[in-house]
Amino acid sequence: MRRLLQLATLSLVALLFFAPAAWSQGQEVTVRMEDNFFDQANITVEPGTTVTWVQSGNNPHTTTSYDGLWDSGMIEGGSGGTFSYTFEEPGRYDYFCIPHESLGMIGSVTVSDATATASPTATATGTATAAASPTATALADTGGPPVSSLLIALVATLALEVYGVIALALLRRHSTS
Ligand SMILES: [Cu+2]
Repeated sequence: MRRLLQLATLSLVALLFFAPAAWSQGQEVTVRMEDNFFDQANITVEPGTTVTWVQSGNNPHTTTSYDGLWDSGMIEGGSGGTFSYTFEEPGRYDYFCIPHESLGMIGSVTVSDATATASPTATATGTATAAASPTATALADTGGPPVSSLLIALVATLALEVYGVIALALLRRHSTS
């Protein structure tokens, strides 16, 4: 029975170690803040992508969400300062630069629907209504990982444990008889 406990403990530890690594997987994309425009101004990324804006100009710039989701505050020109935001939910996110909005310094991040990537025909119905709130940088908000992946990880771990228990029981029966 002690071995079973050890097995269960080990798999739990493994879950704690590897699950966050899987959740934090995500691409990184850079957008440069020039004088006075974003480069690239309009990008499409996959869910979980972290976008980093890099101050590449001489004027002060901001990246500011029209929906109030993020605001870098003023980043001084020539500072090379950066601001990052992680996009989790599919949808379109428009943003602007506070001092240069009137000059057309605006941009958008479109987060593609992960399921639509698998079957391109599904994009026709539009994902506009699915523009839910993305979580801010993973740790800041409610904890980042979607419940579904947590459940899958738990179920997988439990399944492994059940297999282990059965295997041990069979081994024991064989060795004692
Ligand atoms: Cu600007």
